[in-house]
Amino acid sequence: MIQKILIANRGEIALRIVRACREMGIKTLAIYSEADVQSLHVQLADEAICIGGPKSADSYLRADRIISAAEIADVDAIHPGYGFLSENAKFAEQCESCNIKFIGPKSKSIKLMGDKSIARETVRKAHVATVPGSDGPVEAEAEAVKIARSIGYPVIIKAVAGGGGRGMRIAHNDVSFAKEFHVARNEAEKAFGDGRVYLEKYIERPRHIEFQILADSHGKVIHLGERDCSVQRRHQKLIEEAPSPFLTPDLRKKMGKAAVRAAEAAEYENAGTIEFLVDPKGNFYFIEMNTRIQVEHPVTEEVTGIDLVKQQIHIANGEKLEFDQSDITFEKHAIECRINAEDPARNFAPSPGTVGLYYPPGGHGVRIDSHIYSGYTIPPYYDSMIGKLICFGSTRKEALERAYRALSEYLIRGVKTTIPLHKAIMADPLFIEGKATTAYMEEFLTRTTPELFS
Ligand code: MV4
Repeated sequence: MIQKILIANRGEIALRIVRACREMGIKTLAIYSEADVQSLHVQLADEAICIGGPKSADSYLRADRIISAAEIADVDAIHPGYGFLSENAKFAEQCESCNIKFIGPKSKSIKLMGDKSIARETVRKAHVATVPGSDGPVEAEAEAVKIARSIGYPVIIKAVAGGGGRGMRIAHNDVSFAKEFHVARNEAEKAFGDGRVYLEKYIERPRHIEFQILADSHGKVIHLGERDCSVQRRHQKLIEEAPSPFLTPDLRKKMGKAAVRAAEAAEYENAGTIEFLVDPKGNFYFIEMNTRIQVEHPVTEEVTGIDLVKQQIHIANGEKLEFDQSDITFEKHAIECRINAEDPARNFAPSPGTVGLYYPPGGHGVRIDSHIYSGYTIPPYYDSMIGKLICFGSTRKEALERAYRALSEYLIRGVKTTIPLHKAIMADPLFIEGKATTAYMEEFLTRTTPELFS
């Protein structure tokens, strides 16, 4: 039985995990960097150990120091959160071999889904639709051009070791393909130490819709519905909602079944996400799997009533999932706005610094997941997300009106934030109509004057 957990993360997700543990009677150990001494997760955990300097490479990415802290404090398990070491197969393996439970999938599944080309092949064999593309990585340029032609332009070149939009290039003809192919390979080699790339047909103006999976260690896999994450900028999601305003009950059922088959094919265990692209006609294609808890998990928690972090811990404990697919119902509509310390009027420049007045909204159907408070200094070393506003109601209309209302109450002084931008989006007819695709943000920023959200 898990009695004590080391939380290998910081910020709002570390706090989220502390809260789940508290309610379950599990002791927590926070690890932190020298820049996070005043962080709430450090103050609210039962114990805390400083493991290094402010830079992630000197602290939150130091597997050796984290495992030493785990052994000194005698924890039973490590929760990696998202980012940092959460999808590092080697770290999961190190935990396994030190007899510390890694709260996540087996290292084998992380490795399998971490290779985006093998992931494609694996789910394709399980009859999950993938984007038309190359069979595996492409090597020589001459061969690659032939494959690109046979797929038909435009094609997208993706890094085998990439994911989340990193290292992707689009080509519209043979000439641009030759150039982009080399750029993509060099970038992939530099970023991941693995220059291999694969090709896919480029789907224009798709929606990004992902399915939440829960899988126990006894082979049971269920899905908890979808999240529509189409509103993103430079591969950073800004808004996520459930259910997707685009999906019909029939499409939802088909995609849910495909998502479960994909997770089964990876012999997946714990919480995970299957990402799909959905084209304007409603064709859906698997693109990748995320083998971690995600930033946007609260959206699913609010529509299903299931606490995903607690489920992760139950699963890591070896317990059986206590519900079947037919027990999962979607009662509400939920929307999440990511609050970043950035200036949307100045090309989203990071805005670290000390928070003056902090007044978060409340009331019916409002949830805030944040680690900040009045007087807190946002360090410049990490991700700029300082919190998430999740609003929910019985209809999409109610959730959106509530989000607008909550954003209007939300006061964060001393730093620039994405709050005014979210307000403008919540009032935008195109967004309200549920018509946002992945092209939405770029178009919104072109037709709107930045002064409107500064
Ligand atoms: C694509 C695509 C179109 N066609 N793949 C971006 C995040 C990563 N998980 C996969 N992504 C995409 N993959 C094919 N075959 C479009 C995206 C995509 C995107 C691409 C360029 C610019 C912005 C984008 C926003 C969302 C999704």
